[in-house]
Amino acid sequence: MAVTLEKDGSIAVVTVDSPPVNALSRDLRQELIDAAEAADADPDIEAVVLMGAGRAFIAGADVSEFDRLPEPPHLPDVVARIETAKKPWIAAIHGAALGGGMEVALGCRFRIAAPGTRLGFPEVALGVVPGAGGTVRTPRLVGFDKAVALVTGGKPVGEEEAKAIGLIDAIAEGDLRQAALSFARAALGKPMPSPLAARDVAAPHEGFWVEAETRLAKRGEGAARLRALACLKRAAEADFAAAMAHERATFLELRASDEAAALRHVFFAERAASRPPELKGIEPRPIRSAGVVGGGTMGAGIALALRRTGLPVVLLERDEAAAARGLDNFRDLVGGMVKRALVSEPEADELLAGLSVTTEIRALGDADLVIEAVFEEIGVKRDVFARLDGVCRPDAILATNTSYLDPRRIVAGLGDPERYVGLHFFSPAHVMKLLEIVPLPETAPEVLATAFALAARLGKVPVKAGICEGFIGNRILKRYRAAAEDLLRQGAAIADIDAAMRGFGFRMGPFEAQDMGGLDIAYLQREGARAAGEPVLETLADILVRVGRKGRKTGAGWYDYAESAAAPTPSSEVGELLAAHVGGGPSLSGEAIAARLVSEMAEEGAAILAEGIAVAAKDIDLVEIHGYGFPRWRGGPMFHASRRGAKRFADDLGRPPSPALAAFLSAG
Ligand code: 3H9
Repeated sequence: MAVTLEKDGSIAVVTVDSPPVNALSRDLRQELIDAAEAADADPDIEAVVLMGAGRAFIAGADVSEFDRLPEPPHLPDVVARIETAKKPWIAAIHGAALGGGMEVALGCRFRIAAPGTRLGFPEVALGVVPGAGGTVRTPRLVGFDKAVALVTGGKPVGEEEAKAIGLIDAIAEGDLRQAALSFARAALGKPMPSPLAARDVAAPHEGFWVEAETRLAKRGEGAARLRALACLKRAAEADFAAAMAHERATFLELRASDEAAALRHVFFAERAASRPPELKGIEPRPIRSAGVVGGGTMGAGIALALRRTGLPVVLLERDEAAAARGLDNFRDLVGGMVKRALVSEPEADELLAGLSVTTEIRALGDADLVIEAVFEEIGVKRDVFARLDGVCRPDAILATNTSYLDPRRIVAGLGDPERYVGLHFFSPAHVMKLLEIVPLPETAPEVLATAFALAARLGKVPVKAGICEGFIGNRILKRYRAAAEDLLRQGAAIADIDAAMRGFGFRMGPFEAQDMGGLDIAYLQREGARAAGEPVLETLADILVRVGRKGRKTGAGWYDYAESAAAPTPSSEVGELLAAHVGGGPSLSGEAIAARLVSEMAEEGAAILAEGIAVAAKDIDLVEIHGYGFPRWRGGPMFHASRRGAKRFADDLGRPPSPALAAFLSAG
């Protein structure tokens, strides 16, 4: 039994115990109804305290059931059963009351929460709306202003805010069960508040819905937020039963949508990513101090990411001038966080106090982990590792942040080969969620486990990648950019290609993104490869870089920029420079452009999978979502491809799909 009922005098304590997070599975829903029946039938029981065992009260509906047809008893009926019970129920909440968990709490007559609790409605982040009264009961409790913020924003609030807005009645100090029992006893002596279903709701001010709709339409992250708003609006205009029916129908419709399936896929992929099965039972090494080599934007960002976990960090630069620049870079990043109110002034001081900048490599001698983030050139990196090998403890983990180079070549010939690993951060490293973890053939399992544990500590999504040029993400990026250039050669306009990808859900198209990051980095890498005799094809970007068009920072790239913050404007110079290379192919719709480019990404992903560079397709999706701006609500290129199905690919690509992509599609 996941739900138990025990008595403490005249109060029943109903406990839900279904690890890991008491998600409301079919069985749990039935057992809650049974508990309500039992409590009503027992004349000695005057009130019921509802609690969750383990780490949360109730984390919501069991999302793993959403791929199947809904099975009775349905959650709205469970909530209604609790709400109409003969005895008042008190929700005693700890950890989390989210989605369906919050809806169960709203069915209770009172809610009290322990410190450290998160309460709210994250449904929109899963592509659905609340489906058991969240949009109908919440405004009856806290008004429409707060209800719209909670439900369409999707961000849970802490107990303090929940109390301030009236979502809970009290914050429980000390033992939650005792606090809830005392609360129940005190409440029994007073007049009962009416159930939320029976309460009236004040309509919001004139123009409220239009304002909210405009705000949400601007966010443009899929359909669920606007649909949730429509449910709340219905709750303002219709009676309780009609609003409940509308909400339920919307929930069921969205539950079956591509968007919700994509968001569920990402939800579970993210959780699986941090626990690769092959590392089960392997203890990570403790990391108590860290070093970073190189104080450029990347190195300073990595140092800041490490500092934010509380680790003391030593930042090594090659000379005093570079060390001063490194410290400035770190200060700038911290300053940016203060400006955006992400850290307070005292926290910023603390972050700075834990960083020491040095030019003495011996200062890294005691570090448990050193991450190299110097210039992307094999000789420079090899030299750094040779010197680290001389000063670091033999059990220290030494990581390279290379984004393209083969880590085996970087450390070839050095001692203790099992301690090396690639840790590929994405810029800005203290913000971007993705961490590609690249083991070498000799990397020890506990070094790999430590890399995954570090990712968790940094709040990052780790993805294991095999060794190839560009690993997973940059390899797909290269293909994506080449495919965008192909479209350009065929006659599509730069601005149309960018607009098509924005229309698909990216924040920026491929050309604007290159202008933002700078065209010269990839150019220098291609030039390096050419100098080493590798066959690297000439790109259209090369033509631009050679005339000094390196992106925003030079005022010119694929577009012209009046100043670095100005909007991109199509460039006649680019038109002239590329005139000889672009032809007049058939004009393509935005959808066709996006379908083509995303298919090319999926095709490269399928090759990466077939070669074993990625362990699973969902890892490729996480890389694209967390490192390259692929819209989360599309689920990533591999998920998108498998939903789109094999039939459409020949059209999307303008040719038959590769054997690897065909195999991937037929397998899934
Ligand atoms: C909803 O409620 C709709 C209703 O309005 C209408 C219904 C009719 N279902 O995150 P963690 C698993 S929609 C199934 O690592 P933490 C998770 O996969 C739902 N499984 O833990 C993982 O499994 P595994 C609205 C779930 O301590 C394990 O639990 N609710 C669910 O870092 C641990 O998860 C939400 O969106 C679930 N709902 O964080 C809340 N939740 O160990 C989603 C978790 O096998 N959940 N799992 O990999 C969360 O935000 C976090 O899990 C929580 C705990 C904050 C609760």
